Amino acid sequence: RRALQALSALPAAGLIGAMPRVARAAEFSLKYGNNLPLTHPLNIRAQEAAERIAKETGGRVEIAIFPNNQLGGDTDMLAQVRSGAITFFTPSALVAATLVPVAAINAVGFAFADYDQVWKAMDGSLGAHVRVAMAKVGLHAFEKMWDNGFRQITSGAKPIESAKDIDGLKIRVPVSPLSISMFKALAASPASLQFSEVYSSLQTRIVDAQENPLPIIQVAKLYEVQKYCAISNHIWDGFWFIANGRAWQALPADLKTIIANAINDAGLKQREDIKAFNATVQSDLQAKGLTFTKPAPDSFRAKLREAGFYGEWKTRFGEEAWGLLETAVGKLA
Ligand code: X2X
Repeated sequence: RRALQALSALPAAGLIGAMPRVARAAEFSLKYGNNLPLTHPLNIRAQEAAERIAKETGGRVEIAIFPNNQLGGDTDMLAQVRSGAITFFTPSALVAATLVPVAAINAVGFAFADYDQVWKAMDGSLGAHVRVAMAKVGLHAFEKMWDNGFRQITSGAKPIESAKDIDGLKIRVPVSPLSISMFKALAASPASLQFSEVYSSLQTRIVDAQENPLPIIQVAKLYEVQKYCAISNHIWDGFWFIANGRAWQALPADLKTIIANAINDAGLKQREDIKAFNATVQSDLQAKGLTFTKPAPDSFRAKLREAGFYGEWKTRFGEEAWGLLETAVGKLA
């Protein structure tokens, strides 16, 4: 007790000076927030990248990861990365589009046929086009996009066998104009909710359905609150690893190189993780009680065409971006 009093009487600076230095504080302490559970490959590979960065920078850069919406939902984290309150964020392209509209270009309904087309486009000129648009609003996007996956529709009340089963369906979609437009064109009744709200909104039946790639349905345990899953592959979605532009530019060049290499390499590994995940996830979800259907994409595409979805989004994205997309996937509208 007396020792404590004596200590507290010491001037703060003197006390700190007298303390043994067990660990040197990092020169750059950076925060990274995301919306996914710790078990998702995105968090596993991001953790590895953070460790590699600490090691290769000799402890100069420390990245603290805040997973699972700990810092708020997507909309909050997008505001935080813009202001610099956090340095890194991994929004889905759909969500990034609330700030950078062209970022949703990869999510045009039924555009990509497979992953070969996806990575060629996103690692090529389509991805580059989006990154330039991000830079214009002060966001640095790393070159390698991370995989979310092809989105599938889960529902609680009835299975989806074809597009007409979506009529009037109360479905949660991300906070994204493209998702709302697409599900309205499909005659559903979509509601934008942040991912942090999805489980509870299904559980309390605020909505009856949602759409996400199977790995998300698995790690977020959405099978507990849904009965059916339609393999619709209606959107390919990925995460952009973004940084606050000012914070990024302020880092010394050698540190930027280390960070960018670690993050891009981790992204490539994360793509492989999702690929491996996809090989088993459907049977795992089946075992957990989800009943699968496989509606033909044609009825969905026809409905989107009739509703003028492709024409509208061609105008909204602009000739250049749309042209890059069609170069990658073929004529859409
Ligand atoms: O919110 C979603 O559905 C998710 C997890 O896929 C996104 O981040 C867009």
